Amino acid sequence: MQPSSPQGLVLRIDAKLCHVEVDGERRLLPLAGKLFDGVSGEKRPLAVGDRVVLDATGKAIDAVLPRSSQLHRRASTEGEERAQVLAANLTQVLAVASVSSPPFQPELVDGILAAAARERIPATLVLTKSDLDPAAAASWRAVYAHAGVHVLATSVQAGSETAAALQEIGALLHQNRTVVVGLSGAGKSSLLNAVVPDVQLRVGDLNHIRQGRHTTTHTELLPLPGGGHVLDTPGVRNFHLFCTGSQELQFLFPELAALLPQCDYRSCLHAEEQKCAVRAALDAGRLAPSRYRSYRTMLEAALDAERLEVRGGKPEQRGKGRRRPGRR
Ligand SMILES: Nc1nc2c(ncn2[C@@H]2O[C@H](COP(=O)(O)OP(=O)(O)OP(=O)(O)O)[C@@H](O)[C@H]2O)c(=O)[nH]1
Ligand SMILES: [Mg+2]
Ligand SMILES: [Zn+2]
Repeated sequence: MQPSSPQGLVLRIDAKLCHVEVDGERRLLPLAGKLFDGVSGEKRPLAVGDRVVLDATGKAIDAVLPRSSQLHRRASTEGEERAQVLAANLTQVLAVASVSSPPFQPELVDGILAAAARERIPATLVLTKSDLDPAAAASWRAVYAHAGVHVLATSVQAGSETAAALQEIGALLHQNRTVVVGLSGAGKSSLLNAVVPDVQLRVGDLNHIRQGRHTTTHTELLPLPGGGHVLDTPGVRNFHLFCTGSQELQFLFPELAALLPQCDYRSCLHAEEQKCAVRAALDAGRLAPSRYRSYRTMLEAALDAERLEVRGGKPEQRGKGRRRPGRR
């Protein structure tokens, strides 16, 4: 790399072209083959939010600079387990979930929050469409507040009483590089339209969304007039953690990890063990059943992956020091 090589910021990635901001202007650059060399375990070598170095001609991407953070999940491909990096170099995650239409999906939300926690990216849960079911909004808010998550309930309907929450989200956006993640139709683009002046993102028709059509089809990094950047993303149906060990998992659920010192076994996984403080809290109604269910589903997936490794199913990922792809 030459010291004078120009650098850029990845704004959007299409099938073969990458939109890169260089010196304040947008360039369309090819996704060169050599970028794919040496990047194993990842579905794509680049993510929106990556900082890149261009070659001397300024017309091709030469290298990707190390990421300060990334939000990734397990890609839903067959064969070798791969990571799909949704966005890079973030300082904030907004997990967006509607309380109704489409219904709230705790496992998806818990997956996003756990992935953010694993990367130590501060996250906020935004409960959208609270106008449709204020009681559900209040009860999910209580569940997540108990889990130590910052929660805001919103509605973009005229006359809604969530102006203060929308204002708070606007302020958070201007201080950060934020990725907005959630189910298709949850109201991500509508939320951004409500809090960012003049952004005018396309908003979906729920009938189309029910047929599986996403409204937002690309992740796009938008610079905000008042400072900060936001990444609107296409809806995700699931959020499975990538290569997360069974022992590590509970630390992504702070309200569970807080109970570990009271469990009889120091390495308690809160599954079938005797005298488990987490299961006692669940039985006593001091732990949300949905959070425990999400944890158990993720735990089973982690244990399955570990059993497969022991049997030699995936030699490239065997051993304690599992790689964390995406870090360059
Ligand atoms: N009642 C109500 N409807 C809302 C609210 N926010 C969004 N909607 C509706 O929900 C539908 C989907 O909104 P979008 O903003 O396109 O959802 P999205 O999450 O960006 O969807 P994708 O781009 O497909 O991922 C639209 O019909 C919106 O009008 C809200 O606060 N209240
Ligand atoms: Mg959208
Ligand atoms: Zn336990």
